[in-house]
Amino acid sequence: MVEDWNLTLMGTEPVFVPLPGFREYPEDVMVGHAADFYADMARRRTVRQFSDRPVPRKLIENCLRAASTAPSGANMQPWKFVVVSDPALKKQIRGKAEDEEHEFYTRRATPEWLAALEPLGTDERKPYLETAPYLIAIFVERFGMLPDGRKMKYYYTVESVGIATGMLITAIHHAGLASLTHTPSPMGFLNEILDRPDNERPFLILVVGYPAAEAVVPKIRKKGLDEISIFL
Ligand code: IYR
Repeated sequence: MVEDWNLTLMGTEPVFVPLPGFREYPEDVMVGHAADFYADMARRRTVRQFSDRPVPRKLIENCLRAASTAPSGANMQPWKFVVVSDPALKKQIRGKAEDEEHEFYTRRATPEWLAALEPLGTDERKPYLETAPYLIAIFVERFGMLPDGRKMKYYYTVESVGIATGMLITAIHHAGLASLTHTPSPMGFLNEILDRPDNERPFLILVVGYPAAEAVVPKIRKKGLDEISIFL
């Protein structure tokens, strides 16, 4: 079974190979790369109006391959990416997500939480869950399943999937598409609709596609370097 490949490595001596693929650049080139990459990442915005324009599947596949290079606890790679383009499934997901969001906006959210969301202009309507060509439902594998049904312990699963998700968002932006991290709460309905097993817990839905021609984004600011970092 493909899913059990890493079990064959458990409890074995490490095998080392020379570091493959590392490239050393002159320092000024590195400084330039870092500045250019920052400028490119600073153009990324979370979008809430998507076009229905199709996106090639191979583009999504390579973004997922990029995400799959993420580091993870004991290299267990405790993630699953369910790529949804089927209109009937998207419609079901939208229906359930909007039900939960209705509860959230009318009952569950504290006034403080609603106040924090106000500058973003969000509400319970989630049309993009049907409009965008792809919804990537990301799951955390809480533990592995051995072929005989026994559980295998995984480590730092949420941290690992968070890192992989960040790399996926970066890959999608780099490829020239927009995305939205969407977290209806609770999200248990995703297991049902997408037929995922109990050891997988929904992490978030990444909505992916081209922004709509009329897309607008809230005027917000990112914290500056002096606010987010301390050099000692
Ligand atoms: N899930 C809701 C509310 C929401 C919560 C947070 I925290 C956000 O950063 C944005 C939205 C929604 O999607 O509208």
